[in-house]
Amino acid sequence: MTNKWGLDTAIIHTAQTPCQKTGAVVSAVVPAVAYAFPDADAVAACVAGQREGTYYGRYGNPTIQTLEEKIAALENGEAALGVSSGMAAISASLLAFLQQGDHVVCTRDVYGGSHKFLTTLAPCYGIQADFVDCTDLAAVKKAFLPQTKVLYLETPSNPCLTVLDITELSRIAHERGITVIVDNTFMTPYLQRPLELGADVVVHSATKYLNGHGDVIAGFIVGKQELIQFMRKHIMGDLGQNLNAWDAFLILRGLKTLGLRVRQHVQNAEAVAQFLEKHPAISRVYYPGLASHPQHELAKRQMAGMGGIVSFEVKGGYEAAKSFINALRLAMISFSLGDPETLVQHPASMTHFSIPPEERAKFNITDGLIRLSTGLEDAKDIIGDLEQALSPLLTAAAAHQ
Ligand code: LCS
Repeated sequence: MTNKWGLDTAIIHTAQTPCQKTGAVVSAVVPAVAYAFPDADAVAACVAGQREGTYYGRYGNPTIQTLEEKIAALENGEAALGVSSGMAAISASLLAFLQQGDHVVCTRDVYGGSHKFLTTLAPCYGIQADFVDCTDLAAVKKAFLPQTKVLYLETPSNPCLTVLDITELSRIAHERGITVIVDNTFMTPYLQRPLELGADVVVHSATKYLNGHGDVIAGFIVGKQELIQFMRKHIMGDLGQNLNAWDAFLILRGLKTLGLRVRQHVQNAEAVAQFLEKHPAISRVYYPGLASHPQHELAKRQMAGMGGIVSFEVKGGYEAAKSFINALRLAMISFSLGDPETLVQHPASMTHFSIPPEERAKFNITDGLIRLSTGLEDAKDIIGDLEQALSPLLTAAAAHQ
């Protein structure tokens, strides 16, 4: 953050001032698609990028612009682009740097949709990707090819919460002129700011914590002004991946409580992780805040908090995992994360189903793995629910002995 405000203040006040005409404190929604110009020269200058302004809703809109300024400031970037989904942010940012014949090094466990884009759509356009254990710098260096243009990271990763060293990875990528893109969805700028650590571009699924209420699909890309302008005009605009004013308004509203929400998510997740780590029906817990996490020390240096997602292995594989999630009463079996409600999902059959089973196994996405997005409920109620759903597994295991 470049200004003097604390993060909670900046989240609320950056880019938002009362309306000069009415005094309204909340930013207005401007749903207009068309914008009138005083004369032909003014419109020509706006289209040519020589004059500030909005000219057609597919390239941006005043409500979205307010939100973009806020997101750029929170990530400490020059500019941001609001797009229609997290996947739009990921695909647009990758396409900005990649052409036929180019290569991407991608971290091994990423969101299933990012993996699918890089393995199914991107190859149709001559773009190749390798999935590499990015906790191993030597392996990353070895994976770089002369035609590698992008190092794509997600940290902590979905679903195994692997934490990657953004500073070191950016350093080795930049030595070879490779651009570093980081998916910061799990952290939000409240807990981690990759651009300050050396990354070139940040992407977000704003569908998750940034909006935080489970009622919007949206994404953001943050980076240098020139790059964001290029993506706006030549990728988002041409592919029609634009955000709309109503969703931008909801995100502006949701964002105001980002700090409050994230702190509560983190607190609840810490309590849940500690509970699960001691539970005899669980064989492994993935949470960067636990001392047992392989990158716990790095996480403490790089992140201001450990996030709201906890993943864990239930003893007994798929059958045990299924009976456990079926027995939950408060937590809901659902896609998405970062909502007020505790959401639970089974990556192998849900978010990461598109990854072939043998590949999934390399990423630690086993059939017994469960991912829990800790909600904003009382920690004792979330833990009570987990406890009652896990206890039949202990009874069943005892009966088998
Ligand atoms: N990045 C991460 C880390 C994600 O978890 C997701 C979606 C995306 C990007 C894509 O965002 P979207 O286009 O959906 O806004 N993650 C999901 C998940 O874990 N369950 O359902 C969607």
